[in-house]
Parts: sequence; C-alpha cells; structure tokens
Amino acid sequence: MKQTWRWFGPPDKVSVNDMLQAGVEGVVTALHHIPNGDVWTVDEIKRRQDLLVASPPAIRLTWDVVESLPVSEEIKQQSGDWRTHIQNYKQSMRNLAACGLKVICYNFMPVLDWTRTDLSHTLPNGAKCMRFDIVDFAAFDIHILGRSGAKNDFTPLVAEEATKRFSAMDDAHQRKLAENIVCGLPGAEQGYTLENLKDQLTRYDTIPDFVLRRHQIDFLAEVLPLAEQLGIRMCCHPDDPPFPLLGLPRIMSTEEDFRLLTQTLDSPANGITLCAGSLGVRPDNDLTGMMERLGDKVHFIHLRNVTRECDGIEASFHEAAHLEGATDMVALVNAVLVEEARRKESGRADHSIPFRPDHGQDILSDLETRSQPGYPAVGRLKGLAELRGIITTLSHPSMRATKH
Ligand code: DNO
Repeated sequence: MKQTWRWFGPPDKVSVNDMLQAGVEGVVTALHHIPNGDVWTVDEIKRRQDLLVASPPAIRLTWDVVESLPVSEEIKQQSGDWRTHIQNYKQSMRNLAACGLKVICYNFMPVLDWTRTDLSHTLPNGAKCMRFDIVDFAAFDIHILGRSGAKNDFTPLVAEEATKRFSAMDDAHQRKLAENIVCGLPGAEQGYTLENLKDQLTRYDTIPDFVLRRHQIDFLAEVLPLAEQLGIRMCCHPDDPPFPLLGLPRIMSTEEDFRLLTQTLDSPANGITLCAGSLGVRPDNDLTGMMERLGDKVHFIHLRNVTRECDGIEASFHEAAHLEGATDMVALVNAVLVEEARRKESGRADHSIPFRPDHGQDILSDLETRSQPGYPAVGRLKGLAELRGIITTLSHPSMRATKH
C-alpha cells in the first residue's frame, strides 16, 4: 500500500517539507487553478511536479495520483461545449501520461462535490471535525434555498425539526450554513452563489439517475480506449454523502452502483476510488466486503472513518478519527493487503495500491493553523501513523495467521 498524501499546491498551508517529514511516499494533487473543461498542458503539469521538492535536503517527491481531473458539468449534463470538453479531457490524459502520471481520480456527482453542513464541529476532547447534519441540511434546502418540493425529500420529522431550527437561526447563522454548503470544499471543482446553484439544479430537472448513468458511460466510452493505450487507470470517486441531495441524481453511492459501472464497461482502465469515509456513511455499504468483491478494480483508496449519529440511509454523521467510527479499518486494510498479494501473484504491475489518509480532525497546532477544512497536517499525520501501524503489523512475516 503506497502511502500518499493530498497536496493542494502552493496555497496549501501544509508544505512539501511537512509531507516529507510525515514520511509520505507519494503525492496526490491536481491543477485546481485550471478551469474545468480546459486542457492541462505538459508545461503546467511539469511545473507542479517541479514544486514537489523538499529542501534541505533536496528530496523529490513523486506525483502519483491525479485527484481530480474534473469532469465538467457540461460533460455530466451533455450540454454546451461538452464534446470539446471530452476532447480536452483526452488531451489532458495524453499530457499527464507523457509526464508519467497513470492514476486519474474523477467523480460523477452533479453540481456539488462533497458536502458538509459544519466545517468545524467541536468534539468533547476539543478536536474539531467536519459534520453533516441532516436537519441543518433540510433547513438550508427547504427554507434558505427554498427549492420547490424540497420538503418531500425529507422525512416529516426531519422537515419539522428543520423548520424549528431555521426559525431559531439569525442571519449570520443562515449565511454561514449556506456558505458551508455551496461555496465549495477543498478540491471541489466549483463553488456557487445561491442564485447560480438554483440555476444549476434546474438543469437536472430532465436528468434522472438513468440518464446521468448513460452520460457517465458515454464519457467513459470515449476516454477508456485512450486510457488503455496510455496505461492510465481511471478511478471513480463515490458520492459524498452517498445519498441524494437537493433532488439531484446520485449514481455512485453503493456497491451495486460500482458493480454496474465496472461491469458495463469491463476494462482494466475502468476502476474505483474506494473512499471508505464517503461510502461508510451508509450502513448497507460493507467496505471490507466491497474490497474483497471489487478489489481488482480498485486503483486508489481513501482511508477515513465516520460516526453515524442516527439510523437510516439519509443520516447525520461526523468525521471520526481514522480508527474510530463505523468502518473496521483493520479488516479493510487486511482486505487491501490480500488483494495486493493476489495481484502480485498474478504478475500485475499495479500490485501496490496508492492510498491516502483521507481528511483528519483538527488537533494540536491544527487548531491555530486553520488549513483547508478536512486537510490539516497533524490530524492527517495521526491518521497516517495509525494506518501505517496496521499495515506494518499485518504485513509482518510473523503474522502467519492472516490470509495474505
Ligand atoms: C474530498 C474529496 C473529494 C474528491 C473528489 C474526487 O475530500 O475526497 O473532493 O477529491 O470527489 O473527484
């Protein structure tokens, strides 16, 4: 399991030296400054690679995973310049491959990338984490955004609580909640104002799930043959959270969604980003089982945990420490090691699967640094260190009892 770390480029408060001291073995980054749909040129890709040098001593880190090469809204909706965007996407793939980059993460979530209602929720021990509160979300959807029919998308109890909560919110609180939801979290490809969010939502009025799935397949049918030629592995990130929001279609939330995707276009280039944190919000997603059953298509892994705060699929949750929460991290890591051993035995070149400690709670100096929400140095380092401990233990020759 290759230990990678997400870096947002020059604006990131976590430096290349920090990554080096955290002991990371590779970097996950993206050219966030290039507008969605435009080509990533070789010059721009190389410029980012040239920044991955820690000093002193001059140690170079490698850029291993692209997260994300964004699939534009136009491609997702098949509107406007979508055909040009697909050609541009393919050119970016050629340019990335020319620079040695072979793993590309993308998502097919419409309009909003990952969504939280609170970016700085205080836990009993003083740490801060990100949280999704279904009642706050309903208050936003029904009362702040005022989406028609929104009330029917929540249980009567949640809708009623949301009305009470909204009435108790002052203007500043309402603004903050809206900002958290629509402004775009780190890595999210776009942020919105309330007005252009409404406009984006109406564009999906005629795009139910099955149409969005067709658009994804159309996109992949274009890019996968090229990916195969270039030796690129595409890996789709799940919906976060993995249930419908704002009446939008959601197609990458369950094991069945990923099975359908990988079976519809059976190609080694058509893979999965197994994000334990996103998928783990649903009690019906068995992460270890997914790794066991779909492992040969998993090209990239995000290891993180969540605590569900209530029952049901559309639930409140917060981001737990990496070894706490709903996912049994030891069992999941073991399943990854088993898959890696299987690949090695069958001679697959990609037997070492890159993973990153995904998100982290703000702890210790993170509380002052205030880096990008979800991406602090110390909280992630704690997660990485814990995961490294599991990997080292399970991989140790004395662990004969394990299956790998
Ligand atoms: C959040 C991330 C997502 C992810 C994209 C992939 O922390 O996991 O923003 O990068 O959805 O396209």
